[in-house]
Formats: sequence, structure tokens, C-alpha cells
Amino acid sequence: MFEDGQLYSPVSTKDDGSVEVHLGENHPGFRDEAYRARRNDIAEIAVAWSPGAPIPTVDYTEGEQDIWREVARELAPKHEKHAHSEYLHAKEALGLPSDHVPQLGEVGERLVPLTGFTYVPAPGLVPLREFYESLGRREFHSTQYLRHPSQPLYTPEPDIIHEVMGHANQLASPRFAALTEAAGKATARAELDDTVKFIADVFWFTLEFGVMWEDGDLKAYGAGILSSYGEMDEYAHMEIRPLDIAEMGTINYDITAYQPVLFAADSLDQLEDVVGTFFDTCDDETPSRLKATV
Ligand code: TIH
Ligand code: FE2
Repeated sequence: MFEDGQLYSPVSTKDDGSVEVHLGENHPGFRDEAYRARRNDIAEIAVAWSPGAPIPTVDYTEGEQDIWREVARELAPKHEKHAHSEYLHAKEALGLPSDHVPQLGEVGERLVPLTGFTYVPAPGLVPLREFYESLGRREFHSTQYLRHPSQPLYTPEPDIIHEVMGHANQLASPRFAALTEAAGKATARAELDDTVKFIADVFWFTLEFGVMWEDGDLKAYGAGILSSYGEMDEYAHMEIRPLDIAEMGTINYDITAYQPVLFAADSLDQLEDVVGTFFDTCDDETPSRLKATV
């Protein structure tokens, strides 16, 4: 749908300090001047922020509030039907608003008493290593813009709906939060970029696109499925494989389409056992050792 292989639209800063977000030709907002200007303004807020400063707020427009409300309304019944109970309980405990876009500061204030995670602003792509290392400190780099209104049910480009409805609800669970932190700590230990990529790929097929058996039903717990009401209609029909770290770390995937291959955990205990242990023990030798087994 977008340019090949890139999750976020590139952001550049000009000499005068203004910020430009480069939407690809296939981006649904490419020909929408107002949307492009808005993306630049929101990115500028994150670029201007530095760690330690108060979390900046965005004054969301009625149109943006409407997208949030529409997606929250559409997702609610789908979550009831398809989300794993661990996510549903965490979502309830977090209690995010469905009638307006929450500010990142508010998301953090709600998360901290539950799992200690905070949310900090990101203009777009955060370098892989930086993004994951901060997860190891229970800090989540989040975009603040909203997806283009013409395609609310799915976006290949993570937006605040994904970061918050997908990830923050998940990070309100102490068990998912611990797995996420473990992925971050593994990244911080890694010296090789290949190791970081391997960890990121295992993260992709678990905390981002993971599914899990619960009472005989295949439920979703991955943030990327749970923020997309288009993808929630489809995931059960995809190819479902058992959890396998070596396969998750080596399989090729297209980030711009519904994920055709998903990995199912038998239970949360098994997820922690297999994936948690991998994150806890992974070092720079682990990926090459595992690659030799596939
Ligand atoms: N596809 C997700 C959504 O529509 O909410 C966003 C993404 C998650 C992971 C990668 S892109
Ligand atoms: Fe994500």
C-alpha cells in the first residue's frame, strides 16, 4: 500500500526548523494538502520535544476526534469477540477514553500505576535500537497523528490509534508489559545489529501480531491486530503456526498488508516460557545458532 518495506513516512527537518513528513505516492493522504500540513505540524511537536521536558499535547480537531471515536466504536465489539482475556482485562483496567483522543501524558498517567510504562512523543520512525532499548526502560515512543479518514479500518503506518488502542491496552497487563520490557533489555545487551533485527522480528510475530489459543478459540493479543478492525476480521483465516523462535526470527514478511502467517501460543504460560525465555537469554550468538536450525 505504501512504499515498499517502510513502516513510517520519513520525516525531515529543514534549516528553518520546520518539519516535513514525506508521504509516499500510495499513502491515502498523498493528495490531501490539509492532511499533509497537519502531519507536518504534529511531527514538529515531537521533533521539538526533548527527554525530560513535559510531554507535549496536540490540540486535536473535531475531524480527528471523529476518527478516534469511529475506530473505538468499531473495535469495541470486535475486541469482545476476538481479543484474549488478558488484553480485555488490561483494557478495562486502563480505562482509556473512547470519546476523545487521549494525550500521551494521560496515557502514561494511567499506565504508570498498572505497569510503570510511560509514553513519549515520536515524529515517526524511531531507530530500531532506540525504540527497543527504551521499551527496556518501560518507555514507549508513540506517534501522535491519526490515520487518514478515508481508510480507518487499517493502516500500514502505525498511528496513535495503533500505539494507544493496540499497545497501551496491552501494556496495561503486567504480563505483556514484562515480555515487552524483556525484549527491550535483550536489545540493550545486543551488540550486533543482526541480533536487534532478530529480536524485533520475534517481537513482530508476538506482541505485534501474536495470536493465542484460549478455551479452544484462537484469540488475538498482538497490538497490530487489535488496532485494526479490518485485520481482526481476517486473522483467523490466515496460516496459523505453532510458536517457533527460529522461524519467527527468519521468515520474511510484508509490513504493508494483512499478515498471512501468524504464530499461535497455546497459552500465556507457554508464551512466557518460550518467548520470555528467549528474550531473557538471547545474546549475540543466539540468532546464528537458531538460524542454523531452520
Ligand atoms: N495495521 C495497524 C492498524 O491498522 O492499526 C497498524 C500497524 C501495526 C503494526 C504495524 S502497522
Ligand atoms: Fe506497534
